[in-house]
Amino acid sequence: MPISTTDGHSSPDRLPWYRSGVVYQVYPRSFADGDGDGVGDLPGITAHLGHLRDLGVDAVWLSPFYRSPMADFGYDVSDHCDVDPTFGELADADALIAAAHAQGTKVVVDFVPNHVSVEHPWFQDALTGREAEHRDWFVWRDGAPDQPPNNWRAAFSASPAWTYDEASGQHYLHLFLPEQPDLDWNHPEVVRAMHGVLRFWLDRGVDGFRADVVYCIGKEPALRDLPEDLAELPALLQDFGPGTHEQLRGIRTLLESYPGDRMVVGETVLPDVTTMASYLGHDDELHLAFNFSALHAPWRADRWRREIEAAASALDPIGGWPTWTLSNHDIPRHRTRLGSEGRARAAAVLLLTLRGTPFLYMGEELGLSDAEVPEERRVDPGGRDGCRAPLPWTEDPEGDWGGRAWLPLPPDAARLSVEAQTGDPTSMLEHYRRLLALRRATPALHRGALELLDAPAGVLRYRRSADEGPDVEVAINFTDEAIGGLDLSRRFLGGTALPGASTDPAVLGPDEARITTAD
Ligand code: TEU
Repeated sequence: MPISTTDGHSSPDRLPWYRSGVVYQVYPRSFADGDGDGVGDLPGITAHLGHLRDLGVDAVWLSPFYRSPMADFGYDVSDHCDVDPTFGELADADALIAAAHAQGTKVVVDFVPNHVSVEHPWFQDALTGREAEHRDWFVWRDGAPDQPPNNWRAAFSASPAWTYDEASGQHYLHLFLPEQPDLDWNHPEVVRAMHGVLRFWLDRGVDGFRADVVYCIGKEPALRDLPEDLAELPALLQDFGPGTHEQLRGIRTLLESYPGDRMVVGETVLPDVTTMASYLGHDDELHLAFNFSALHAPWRADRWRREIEAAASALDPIGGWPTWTLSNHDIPRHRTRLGSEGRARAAAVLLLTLRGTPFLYMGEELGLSDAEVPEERRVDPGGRDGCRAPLPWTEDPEGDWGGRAWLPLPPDAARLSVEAQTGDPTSMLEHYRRLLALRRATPALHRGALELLDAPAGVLRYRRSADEGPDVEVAINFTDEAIGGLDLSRRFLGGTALPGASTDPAVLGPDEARITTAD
C-alpha cells in the first residue's frame, strides 16, 4: 500500500533543509561545560560543534539560553534578547551561530511565546497596578482570593492555573508555574513585541525556531471552564482554536520576509496527529510540528505501523511533512523507556529511515540512559532531571564538568563517553554515524516516498523510493525473539548488524533492524 507518494515539493533536488535534514537538540545546561563550573554554556557548545559535524546532523536546536531566573530552567524568560550569565553573553551566541554556519550546521533557537518569567520587566510593570502600561499584556481576571476565575489547573501541580495578586485584587493566568505568567496574544502590542523577539534572532542569523507550547497562544478571552479531564492540564492536549492559527500565519509571514529557508517547528502536545496537522494550516502556519502521538507509542510493530499511517493520512492531503522524535528534555530517554540497548539500536534505525524529519536528543547517539537522581539533588519542578543529565565527553566525564556537574552523570558515563565510543564499530555512536551517513547519501531515505509492506507479526517493513538512487527496504524486529519466513536477500546496506557481518536472508534476529537495497 503506497501511503506517501510525493515528497511534497515539485523539485526533488531542492527540499528545504528542514525536510531533508536531521535536527539535533541541545539542552545547553547539560551539553558541554566551557568554564568548568559544572553547568553547560554556549562556549562549551561552540567548542563541541565538531561532534555534530562528525555525527552528520544538519541542524542544531538549542533549548533556551536567554536571561532567566531558572524557575523552569530557562523556559521562564526574563529577557528574550540577552544570554543568561550562566551560559555566557550575547557575543557567545553570535560566535556559536557563526561557527555552526561555518561548518554548514543550521541553528534553530527556542522561542517561548506562551509565557514569560515573573521577573520579566513587562510583568514587573504589570504588577504595579491595573493602569500599568503592560497590565493587559497578561491575563488578569477578578475573583475572590480563594476563588480562581475558572477551573483550569497548572502543569507540574494540581493547583489552579491562577495566582492571586493581593495588591490589585485580581488573579493572573499561568498554564505552567506561577513564575510563568501567560502573555495575552489578543493584545496587539504583545504580538508586536514577540515579533520583535523573532526579528532580533533572525537578524542575528538563526535559521529557525522551535516554538514552545505554541498551540496555547490563541486563547479565547472568555476562558471558559473545561471538562474535568482537560481542566487538569489545559496546557496539554488542548486545542485552543482559531486565535492560534491567526497568530501562526503572522509568524509565518514574518519568517518568509527573511531570505533563506527560515523555519518554525511547533511543540504541539495534542491529542492526535490530525489536530497536530491543523497547525500547519495550508502550508501557511508552522513548517513542521512535533508528533507526540508517535513519541509516546509503545515499542510494538503494529503500533508504529499505525503511527506511520496516521501521520501520512493527516499530512499528505495538505502537503505536510512528518517529524519523528524518540526523546527530548521533558520525558525519560528512550534508552530508559525501551529498557535495552538492543531495542535502542533498532529504534535508531526506525527514527533515521522513516519519511520525515528526525529530531535527535543529545546523548541518544551515545545510548545514554536517564541518570538516577537522588531526592536531595532533584531540582526540576516537573520531575524531569533524569533525562537532563550532563553528557560524558571523555573517559573522565566528571572532569568534563569541573568535578561538580549540576546533576549526576548518566549511568556508565565513562564507557559511554564520546571518546570511548569513537572508532569502535560496535558502539552506539558509530551505529548512529553510519545510519546518518547512509541517510544523507541515499535520496530514498532523506526524501523518498514510503510504502508499508506486509510482514509477520512483530516485524515492521517498509520501502523507501525516490526518483534518484536505489530503492531501500527496511525491516525491524520489535520483539526479542528471532522471526523467520522473510525475504531479505537483497544487498545489505546497514542496520543493527555490523557491516560485513553475515546475516540470514530469511531471519531477523531479536531486536534486529536491517536495511537492504533493491539492486
Ligand atoms: O513543554 C510543554 C510540555 O508539554 C511539558 O510540560 C511536558 O509535557 C511535560 O514536561 C511532561 O512532563 C515545554 C517545554 O518543553 C518544557 O521544558 C517547559 O517546562 C514547558 O514547555 C513550559 O515552558
